[in-house]
Amino acid sequence: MESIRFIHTADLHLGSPFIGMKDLQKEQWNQLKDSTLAAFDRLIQYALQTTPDFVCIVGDIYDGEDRNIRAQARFQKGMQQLAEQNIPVVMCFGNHDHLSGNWTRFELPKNVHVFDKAVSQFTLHTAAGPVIFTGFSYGKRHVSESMVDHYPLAENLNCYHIGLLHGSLEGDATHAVYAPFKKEQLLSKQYDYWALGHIHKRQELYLEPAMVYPGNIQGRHRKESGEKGFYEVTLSKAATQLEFVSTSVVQFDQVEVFGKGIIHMNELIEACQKQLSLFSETVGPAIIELIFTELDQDSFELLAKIPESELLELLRESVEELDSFVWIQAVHLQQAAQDRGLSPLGATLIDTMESWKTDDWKIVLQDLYQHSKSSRFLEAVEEQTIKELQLTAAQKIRRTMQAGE
Ligand SMILES: [Mn+2]
Repeated sequence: MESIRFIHTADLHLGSPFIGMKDLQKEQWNQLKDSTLAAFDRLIQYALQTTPDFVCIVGDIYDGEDRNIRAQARFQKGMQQLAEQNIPVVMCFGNHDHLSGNWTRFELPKNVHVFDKAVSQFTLHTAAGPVIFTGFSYGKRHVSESMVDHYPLAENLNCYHIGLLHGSLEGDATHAVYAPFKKEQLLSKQYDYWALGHIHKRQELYLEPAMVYPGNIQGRHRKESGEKGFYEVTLSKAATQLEFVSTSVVQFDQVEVFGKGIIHMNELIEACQKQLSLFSETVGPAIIELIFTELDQDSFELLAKIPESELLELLRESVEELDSFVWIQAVHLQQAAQDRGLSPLGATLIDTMESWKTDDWKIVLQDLYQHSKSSRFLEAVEEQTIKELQLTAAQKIRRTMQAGE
């Protein structure tokens, strides 16, 4: 069989509200507020220019179950543009935009196939032959049962079989666990490609057949950091090629500034300006956490005394002139290892903490996470959370457990 080429995207979260980001300047806020829509436009433009065999969208098109009306209008327009170029779309809804939500209806054009809440199949005839899709939309927000058992085995081997599945790999607790599946379950279906959605971090769970999360198309907060986009997939019976295409309009990220040898505040500001101007040249508009690393003890102590809000304001002002905006969301201070003027107990504490692996952290945090009242306010324990905890705890220890005190 000839190969097919398609776009695999998921988790568009159109109309995300970006709560808690209102401190941005007006123009920056406007850019951020519409960033999911603008990222979606980039995807549509890419499809129009490259005319793939089809576009596959695996759930969470909208951020809220009430489906923001501007977002719906924008999506409808995108689908219409694809229709005019005869590009088919195969899609399902996820937990965020499940079918029981209360939304104003927009009629989608005929090129779009939307899966209903029961698992079903849909055949699309492409130049390379038939492609059989299997999938379902979330009928309600909480689909906690495994849905894979309802997916039929691939029978006709002269077709491509693609599974659309919005759900969690069993054991991955970084997002709410919905429609959990195991890799072996997917493998047993003998499909050619598993188009996954739900987890916002881009990842390939398996190759041949590929099981792929493309991640979301635009980060929504500091934990959805780095470049975001979709995959352009070239699939044949022999091989799968994935090409990542970036769409994010405002990038969330962490930026490190080397602080060794910095004595005066103006040097700190210059180092920050230099680093962030390089960063913004390559990345474009961004919302970042700034980390000053390897600070000498004196500088660290002086900086640690400045209220964070004051330091933030000063640094924000210092990068106002950049061509693309870079908004500093938070500042972290890190001291050079050999300069720690720590008491022996403080040093032991930090060393012990640095030796902990993820599982150790889970044990340490277990009481908090199992507490019925606190647990629902906590984010899942993942690498990023642990890094941050470690950073904050080490800062506290360094501030309060100095040598000779
Ligand atoms: Mn999602």
